[in-house]
Amino acid sequence: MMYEHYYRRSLTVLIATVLLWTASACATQDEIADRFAEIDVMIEMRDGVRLHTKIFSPRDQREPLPIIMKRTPYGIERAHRSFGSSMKELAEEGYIFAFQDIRGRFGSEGTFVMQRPARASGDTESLDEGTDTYDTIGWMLANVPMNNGRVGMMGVSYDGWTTIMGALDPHPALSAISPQASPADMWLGDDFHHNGAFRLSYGFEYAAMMETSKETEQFSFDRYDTYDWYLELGALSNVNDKYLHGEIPTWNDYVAHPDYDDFWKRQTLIPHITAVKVPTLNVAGWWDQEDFYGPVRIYDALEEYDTEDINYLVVGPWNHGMWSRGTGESLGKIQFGSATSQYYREEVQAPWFAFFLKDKGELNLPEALTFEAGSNRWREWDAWPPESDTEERGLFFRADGRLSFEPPASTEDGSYDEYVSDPEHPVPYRPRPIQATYSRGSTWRTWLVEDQRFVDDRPDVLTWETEPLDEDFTIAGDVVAHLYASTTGSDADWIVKLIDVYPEEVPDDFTMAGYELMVSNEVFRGRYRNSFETPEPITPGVVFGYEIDLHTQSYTFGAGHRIMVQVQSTWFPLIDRNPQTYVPNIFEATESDFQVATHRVYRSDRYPSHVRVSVVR
Ligand code: PG9
Repeated sequence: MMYEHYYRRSLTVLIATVLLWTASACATQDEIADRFAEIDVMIEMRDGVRLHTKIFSPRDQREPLPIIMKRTPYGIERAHRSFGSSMKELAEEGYIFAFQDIRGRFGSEGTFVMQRPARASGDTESLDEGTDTYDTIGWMLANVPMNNGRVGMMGVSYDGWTTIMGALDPHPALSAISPQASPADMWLGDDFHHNGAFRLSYGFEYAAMMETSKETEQFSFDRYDTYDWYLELGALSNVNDKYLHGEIPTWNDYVAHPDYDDFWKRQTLIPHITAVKVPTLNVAGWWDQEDFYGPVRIYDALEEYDTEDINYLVVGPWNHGMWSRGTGESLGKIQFGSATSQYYREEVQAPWFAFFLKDKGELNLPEALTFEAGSNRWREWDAWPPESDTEERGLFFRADGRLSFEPPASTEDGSYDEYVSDPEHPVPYRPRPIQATYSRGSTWRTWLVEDQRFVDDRPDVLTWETEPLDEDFTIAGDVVAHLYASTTGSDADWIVKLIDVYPEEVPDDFTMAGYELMVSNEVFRGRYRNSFETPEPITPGVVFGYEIDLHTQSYTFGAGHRIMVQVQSTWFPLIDRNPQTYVPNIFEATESDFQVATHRVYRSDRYPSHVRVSVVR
C-alpha cells in the first residue's frame, strides 16, 4: 500500500518551533557545547590499544540518560561543535554523547586499516571495528556516571560504516543505530569503484588524504583544474612512480586487486548481515556523490531478516551528508520547496532515537520515507522499492535522437548510433575547472545536479529525448539500463544517464529554462559483463547486452518536461580512462594501450537498448 504524506502542522506548533529554533540559533555552537561537561579519556581495548574518546554529559543532568556514540577516522577535537549544528535536536532532547577516534587515527593508538574487514563468524581472536565498539560500550557502561544502560550509534559515511560495523555482532546495550550514507561495497558501488570502474579522482585523493599521516592531509596539486593534472598523469602506473612511491597502502591495494576478488569480498559487510540485531534507521541522499549504493544495499540486506519491523529507510534530495547540516531547501540550483534536512533531523531522527533509546513517544515512521523531487513532497511506502502501485515501462532509444515508450520496429531507420571515444579527450564529468575534490570552493558536492548541457555538444555523448510530457510522470523504484553495444576496441566503459529536461518556460526561475538535471546514472566497465571476478575482453564488432543498475529513484518528471537519456564512455577524472584495448590490469596499462575506438549503441528490434523505470500508477 502507498500513502501520500503532506506536512501540515498546526499554527501553534509551527510558532513554537520557530521560537525554539530562533532561541537556540542565537546561542553559538560553543555556548551550546558549554552546556555539556567533557571527559577526555583513552579507553583500553582487549588488545591493550587505547582509543581516544571524548564523552559529554549535560551539566544539568538529573536522570540517567542513554549514550549516543560516533566513531570516526576524521578526528574528534571539534566534535562538540556538532551540538550546535548536526546534533542540535539530539542535544536538546538530552543524551550523553561519546566521540571516538578509531584505531590508528588522530589521538588513538594502533594501526589504521582502510575499511578494516569484519572478522569471520566464529573468529574470537581477531579485532575489527565491531570489537572496538563492543569494548568501548562496555567501558562506558561501567564508567560514565548516570547512563541508562542503552547506547545508540550514528554517523555519516565512514562514521556510518563504523555504526553498522558495530551492530554486526553487537554489545547487548546497543539499542538503536543510524548508519547514514555508509558504504557497503567499495568495488561494486561506493567510493572507490562502481561496477569495477575505478573512481580515479576520489580513490586517489581520499587514499592520499587518509594515509599520508595519522591526520587528514590533502594531496597538493600543482593545477587548479585537476582534469589537466589527471590527463597529464597518463597511465595509472605513474601514480606510484611519480607521486605515492608505494607508500599509500590503499593505492597499492587498488593496483593489486583490480577485479572483484577476495580482498574486496572480505571488505564488504553485506555477508555479515544475518539478522537485524538492533533497530536501524538507514539514511541516503538521491544525489550523494560518494555513497548512495551503500545505504540502500544495507537497508535491502537487513530487510531480508526484518521480522520485527525495526529496519527503516529514509532517502531525501540530498548530497553526501546534507541531511546533517543546514536546512536542505536546495541543492545546487535545484529547489525542494521545504527545509528537507531540518525536517529530517527534527521530525524523523530525533523522535526515532527518543523512541528506541528513551521509550519516548510513538513512532510514526513508515517502512520507507522518500522525498520525491520534481513534485517536491515526502512519500511514505510500506516497502522499498514499492511492491505494488508501480508498473515497469521501457524508455527506448529510437532513430533521430528520439526516446519513446514504444520499442523500435524492425523497419527502424538505421539500427544504431555511434561515436568515437578518445582516451586523450575524455568527457569531463563536471564543468571545468574541476577543483580538487575537497578543496575550498570545490563543486564536487553538487556535481550530480549540474546542468548536463555542458556536454550536449560533445560528439562522444549520445542523446535521446522524449517529446514534452503531457502529464506528470512519476517513478518510484529501480531504474535499469539495458544497453546493446559494440566497440572496435576490446574493452569499453558504458555510462548511462537519465535526465529531466526542464521546459523553456520555468515560471518561478527563468534561469532554469531547459535545465538538464541528472536523475539517475551509473558506469559499467565492459570487461565485467559476464563476471566481476573474471574479466574478459570484448570481441571487437560484436554486439553484447549490458544490464546496468542505475539504482532506485523517487522522482516526478513534470508535465511539459522531457525525459532524456545520454550514453558516453568517459567521465573524467571521476572514472579512470578505459584503455579500450584489453589489458589484464588497467592499473598496469602503458600509454600505448590507450586507443581511440568507435562505439555503437543499438536501437533495433533485435537490440532494443532502453532504460526501464518503475512508474507510479
Ligand atoms: N565517502 C567517505 C568514505 C567513507 C568510507 C570509506 C572511504 C571514504 C566519507 O565521507 O567518509
